[in-house]
Amino acid sequence: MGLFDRLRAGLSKTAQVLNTDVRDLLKREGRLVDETFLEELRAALVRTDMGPAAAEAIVVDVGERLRARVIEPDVVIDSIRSELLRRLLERSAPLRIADDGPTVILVTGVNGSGKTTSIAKLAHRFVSHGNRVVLGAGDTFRAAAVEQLSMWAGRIGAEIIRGEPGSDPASVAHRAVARAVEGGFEICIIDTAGRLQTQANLMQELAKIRRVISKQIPAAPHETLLVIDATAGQNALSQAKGFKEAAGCTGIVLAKLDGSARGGVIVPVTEQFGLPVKFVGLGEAADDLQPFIPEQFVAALLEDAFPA
Ligand SMILES: Nc1nc2c(ncn2[C@@H]2O[C@H](COP(=O)(O)OP(=O)(O)OP(=O)(O)O)[C@@H](O)[C@H]2O)c(=O)[nH]1
Ligand SMILES: [Mg+2]
Repeated sequence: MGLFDRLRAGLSKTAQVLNTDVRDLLKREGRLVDETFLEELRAALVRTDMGPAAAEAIVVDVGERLRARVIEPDVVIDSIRSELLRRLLERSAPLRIADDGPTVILVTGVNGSGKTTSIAKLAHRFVSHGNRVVLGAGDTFRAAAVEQLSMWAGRIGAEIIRGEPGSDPASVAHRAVARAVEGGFEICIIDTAGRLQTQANLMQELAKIRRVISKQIPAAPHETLLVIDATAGQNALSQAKGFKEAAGCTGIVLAKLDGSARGGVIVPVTEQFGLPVKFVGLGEAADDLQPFIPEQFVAALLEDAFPA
């Protein structure tokens, strides 16, 4: 499957509700757009993962354009497209890169969300663009985590800084940043152990890692990415809230979009917490990470829902 098709597959649940419920509504030829129609449209949109705010905005827009006239499917689809796009574009921002010296990226998220794999893929992207990358194996909680990152580092050609199992992740982060500075590396990416947004002590540990990093480079970490498993569905909202508040997350990597079908949730996540999606993960291989492009995302969603 090509990238665009994999993106489509990842959005198929959101697309499916649009494709069945919304399309059914649009098919009733000659029907007038009235309060009942708008209410049904709102209910169908809310059943996708796009969130109540986007649904409401679409309903208002369709009401303004079509009230008391017959349904025009193209107008409704256009309204869906432009509302989703506007919301995603408003928040979109490329990865922040340091003006000079190494760019430091801290990577966080709940257990198993795809952090370590996403780090490997991101590092691979940088290396293939000619950047030198040092990784910090800050998941000192599980010995296997260090091995996993070391294996990736060897494979993609990145250097790695490791800590003893059970050692302080902040000290690993410190050493990784120090190595990046002294060795003239362009990129330093720091892995962390998975944790729940409700585990206050572990969230404080992330804050401590950030403090240690910014003592070395005041503008760092330049990004603190939250890796969200696209299958998390609505749970992604509480993860985004918790990690933004406690760990100062600045952006999202939406991992496992290839197997999820629930990627639509990124619309309310982006909107409610002002967290732009920076990358999407579409598989387990080193090159299965793509920059998030709102136009492409919305096109993939609507192409499936409303094939021409
Ligand atoms: N299909 C698919 N699988 C992925 C993707 N990203 C990660 N995975 C898989 O998800 C599993 C967990 O990935 P990890 O990168 O180890 O997740 P983690 O967040 O580092 O996990 P912990 O360190 O245990 O919290 C692995 O089997 C990965 O290969 C993706 O984009 N697509
Ligand atoms: Mg990991």
